[in-house]
Amino acid sequence: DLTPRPEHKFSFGLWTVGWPGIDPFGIATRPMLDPWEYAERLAELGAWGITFHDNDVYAFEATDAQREQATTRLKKAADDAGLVIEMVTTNTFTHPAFKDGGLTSNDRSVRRFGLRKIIRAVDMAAEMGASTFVMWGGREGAEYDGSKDLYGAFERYKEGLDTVAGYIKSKGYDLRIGLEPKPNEPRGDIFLPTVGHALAFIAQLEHGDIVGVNPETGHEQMANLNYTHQLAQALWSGKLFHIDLNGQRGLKYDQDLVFGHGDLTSAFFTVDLLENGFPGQPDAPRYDGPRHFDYKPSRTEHLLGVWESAKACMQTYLLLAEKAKAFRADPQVQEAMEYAGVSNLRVPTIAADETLEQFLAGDDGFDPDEAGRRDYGFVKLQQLAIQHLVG
Ligand code: GLT
Ligand code: MN
Ligand code: MN
Ligand code: MN
Repeated sequence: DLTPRPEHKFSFGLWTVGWPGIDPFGIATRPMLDPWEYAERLAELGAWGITFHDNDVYAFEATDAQREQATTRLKKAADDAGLVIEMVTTNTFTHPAFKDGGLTSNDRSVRRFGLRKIIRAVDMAAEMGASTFVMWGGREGAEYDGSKDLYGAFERYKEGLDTVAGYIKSKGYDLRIGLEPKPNEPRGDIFLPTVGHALAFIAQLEHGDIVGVNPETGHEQMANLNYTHQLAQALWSGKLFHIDLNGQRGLKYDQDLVFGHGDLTSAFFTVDLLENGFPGQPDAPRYDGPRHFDYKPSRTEHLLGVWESAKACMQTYLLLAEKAKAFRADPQVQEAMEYAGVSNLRVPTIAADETLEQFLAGDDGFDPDEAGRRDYGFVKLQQLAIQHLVG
C-alpha cells in the first residue's frame, strides 16, 4: 500500500513546495501561496508534519504584531489539518546583512544581530511545539582564504552554538539542534562542509549533548560522499537528530531533486537503513524521527507539478521501504550475506576473555594466501539488491 499516512512521519519544509522557481538566472515561474495553504494541501496528500524558517511565515522586517498574527494563523491551520510542526529553523542567509555569515561574519554587529534572530526563532520553535531546531549555516564560509581569521571563525561558531544550546537548556525547552552540513553553495566554501566535520565540531561544544546533525542527501553527495554511510555514522554516534531527503545527480550545483530522482541505488540503501536499522544489531540506535523532504519542485512545473512532486517524494520512499523489507526477508539475500561475511563483522576482533598478551602470542594458524583467495560475493549480493529494486 503506497498511501502516505501520518504513521509514516512524512514532513516537508514550507520552503520546498513554496519555492516559486526563482533562481540566479530567472524570476518566479509560479505563484507563491500563503504558508497555511501549503500546509493544508500537504495534509491532504498524507503528510504528517511541516517545517519552516521564521521568514517563510513572516517577513524579515515584520513587527511583533505581524509575527504573532502569522504564526498563530499557521499553528491553527496545522492543528486543524492534524499536522505536527516538527522542526523550525532561522533564515540567516537571505538578507544582504548576512552576506558574510550570521554567526561567523567578520562584522560583530551582524553576529550580534544574527544570534538574537536565532534565539527569537528558538522561542517561536518552542511555542510551535517543534522538537528540532535546524541550523544550516549556508552563509558561514568564504570565497577567499585570506578573508577570514579561521581560528576566530571556529571560535565564533562555537560561541554561537553554545549560546543557542545553553539558552534552550536555560528555558527548559524540549528542543534539540540539528546542524546541517553542506560543502559549498551559496558560499565558495562553507564551514562544517560534511557530517564528519559537524560531528567533530559538536564534540568541542560545551552544550554538545543537545546538538546533533541534520544530513541532507544532496549535500553529502555534492561532497562526493556516501549519504547512507554519513547517516550510519551519525546514528552510531547517537547524533542523527533529523534528516533532509532529496535527490542529486553527481557533482554539480545543489539540485534538490525529488527523493530517488538522483542516485536511486543509494536511496534504496538509505531507506533500508532508516526502515530496517542495523540488522542483527539489536542494541544499535534506530532513527525514528521525521522522514523530512527538503527538495525543490523543478522550475518547469506549475502548481500541479508542485503537488505531484511532493507525492513523488512520499511514494518513492514507500516503494523503497517495501523493497528494502523484501530484500532483507529474501532467503537468497540472507545466504549471500552469510557468504559475504556480513554477520562476521559483528563479532569483536579480540574475544572478551582474551588478554592482549594471549592475543599477541598466537597467530591462529592464519594463512594470508588462503585469505587472499577468498571470494566475498559482494557483486552477487548487490545484484540481488538490484533485482529487488527494479524487479
Ligand atoms: C535552504 C537550504 C536547505 C536547508 C534549509 C534550512 S534552507 O533551503 O538549501 O538545505 O535545509 O535552513
Ligand atoms: Mn540542498
Ligand atoms: Mn536547498
Ligand atoms: Mn536541507
